[in-house]
Amino acid sequence: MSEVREHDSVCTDNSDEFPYKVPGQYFYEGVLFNQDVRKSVLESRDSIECREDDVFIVTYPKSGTTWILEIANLLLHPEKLDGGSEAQERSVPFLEFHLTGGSVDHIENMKKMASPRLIKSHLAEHLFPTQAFTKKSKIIYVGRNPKDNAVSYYHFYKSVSGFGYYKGSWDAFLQMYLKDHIVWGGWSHHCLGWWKHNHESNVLYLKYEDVKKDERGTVEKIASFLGKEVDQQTLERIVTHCSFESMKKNPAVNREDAADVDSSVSPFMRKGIVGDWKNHFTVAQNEQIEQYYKERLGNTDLQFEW
Ligand code: PPS
Repeated sequence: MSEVREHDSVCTDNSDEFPYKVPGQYFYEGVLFNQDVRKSVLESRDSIECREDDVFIVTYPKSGTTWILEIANLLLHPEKLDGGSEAQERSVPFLEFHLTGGSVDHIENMKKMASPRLIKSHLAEHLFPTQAFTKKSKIIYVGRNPKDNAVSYYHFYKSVSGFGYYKGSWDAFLQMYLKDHIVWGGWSHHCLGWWKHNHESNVLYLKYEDVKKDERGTVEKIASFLGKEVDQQTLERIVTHCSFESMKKNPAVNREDAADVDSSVSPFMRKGIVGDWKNHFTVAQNEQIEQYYKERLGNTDLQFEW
């Protein structure tokens, strides 16, 4: 069992305060999980085998996971630019996830994968497989400002079966978000936990807002981090392939046919911008989240733009 680390106290099981509960949800070391996250993965984090050349894409949900995964996947396998369209969720294992009722065991499947393995995870740093740190696997973390993140997560809660197709109000959701009563744990806990590794050579810490400002520069940065040389033409093709407009149309990543997402409530590729929060927050809600941001990140050198 790993030692308890400093951020563990940030999230607490304050579920009595919140009437919204999905059957099967549980708290594990301060983090709320849906039943489709395997507790056995959390319990065995010290024995999960990681490789030096593994590439993990780690994010707090709704921070740009699918986007950065697609970029990394194409950099590792540029031949996929010409290939068919295998759904990302089938080609990239989602470390801790197991769709309820499904039979996929990512941990078992990962053992058989050829290197370098590309793996997705939403786990908080204190719950992550410890070998990834000792073996210095490559980790790309993506963070997103909490205002747009909360809005995106709210729409996801409403449209996904695992969240019981949340029917509550935006304000009720925001209150849960601000109190860390949210699946995969509190936002600040997550992005600060991973920020501790920002200066390690095997970790690349990205922010959604920076990626949005410079998509080409981001592809170059990830290529360099992965030690991949790409010619200009391939680079252009990856940038075009991974634009929001193109990904929204791409059935391999837009999850329009995913069994657990009701796209008629909210499409997975929803807006893809910085600043949609302005269409959702009241003045009072904005003051609340600014206060939260100040309390949680005010004394740190991690800052986000919105
Ligand atoms: S998940 O379910 O946690 O894996 O979701 P995730 O992929 O992390 O985040 C989904 C949000 O990312 C937006 N997105 C993009 N934005 C810009 N460009 C590209 N290519 C792109 N691909 C995905 C997606 O639209 C979600 O954000 P919102 O704000 O809801 O639109």
